[in-house]
Amino acid sequence: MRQYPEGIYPLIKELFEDPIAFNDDIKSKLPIAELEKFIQEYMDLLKTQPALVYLGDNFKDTTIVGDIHGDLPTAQRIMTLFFEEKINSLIFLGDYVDRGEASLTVILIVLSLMLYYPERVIALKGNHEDIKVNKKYGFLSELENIYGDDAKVAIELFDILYNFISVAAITPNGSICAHGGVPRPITKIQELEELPKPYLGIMTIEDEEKQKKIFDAFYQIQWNDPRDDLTEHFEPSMRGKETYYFNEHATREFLHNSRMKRFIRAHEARRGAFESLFNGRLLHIFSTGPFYGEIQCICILQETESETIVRDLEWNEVKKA
Ligand SMILES: [Mn+2]
Repeated sequence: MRQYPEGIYPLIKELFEDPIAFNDDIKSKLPIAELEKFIQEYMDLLKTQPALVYLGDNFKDTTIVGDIHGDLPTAQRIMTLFFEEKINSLIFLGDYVDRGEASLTVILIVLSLMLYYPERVIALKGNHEDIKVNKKYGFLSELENIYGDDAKVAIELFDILYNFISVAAITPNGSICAHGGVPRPITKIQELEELPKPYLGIMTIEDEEKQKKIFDAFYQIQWNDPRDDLTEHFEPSMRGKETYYFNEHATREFLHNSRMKRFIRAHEARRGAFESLFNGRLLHIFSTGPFYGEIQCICILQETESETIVRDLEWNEVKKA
């Protein structure tokens, strides 16, 4: 029997015990009033976390998870490894929803793990934690399917919640963790300390130049991609306005100015499950299919003081990073 924290909501316990059954019956298990209660709990926690989180000693041995995108079996396996204490602490790099079939259950698992184990679990914001993106890629239709007339309420709840999910974290081993990549407008990660929560507050910064800089940094850390064939440090990205590709020089300068060792990110399915770029200065991890890269399995990344290991969902070592 797993031990859960005292006072855990019975419904969250059910979610932890059997997420597949929970998901199969989500319409009746999670009426809108229950969802509202959970989201309020998550918000109360998220409000205590800054946009840039400095992680404590529990994260000296930590496991980093890339995009999950509504992939429930993967979320369940990762949760099991955590409860089996193979995983000591967890950093989720965002993109919990869209594309997959069980977005709501997956984001509830991630946020509930953080809610009940805040010293050992951190969830960061991906570019899909955004209602405008959810409209296009499936989470909104999923909510409409589950909640019918109440879907508007559910959507509004997530819209508010997304405003409070931190965008970057720094591990005790000197890794910057974020969903996308190096943001062009800032020279070091510490500048994100100026990012207000809720993020809507960016729009009330009076100095227009500063407002644009802060917003663009917030946006690009979720959206930018590395490229090894650029002559310039940054070049406009195909992903759209105000998004950039960045090269090894941009990465090295950003890490040097931040006094950090490397950047760990997710965000690009086309790179496959894992890639080490720029002489190990940048690691890419993607924790659901489809795969185009060299490793044909779903992977997570364990970082300890002495080594970094790519592992599969059975906790087997796939390779050293
Ligand atoms: Mn993404």
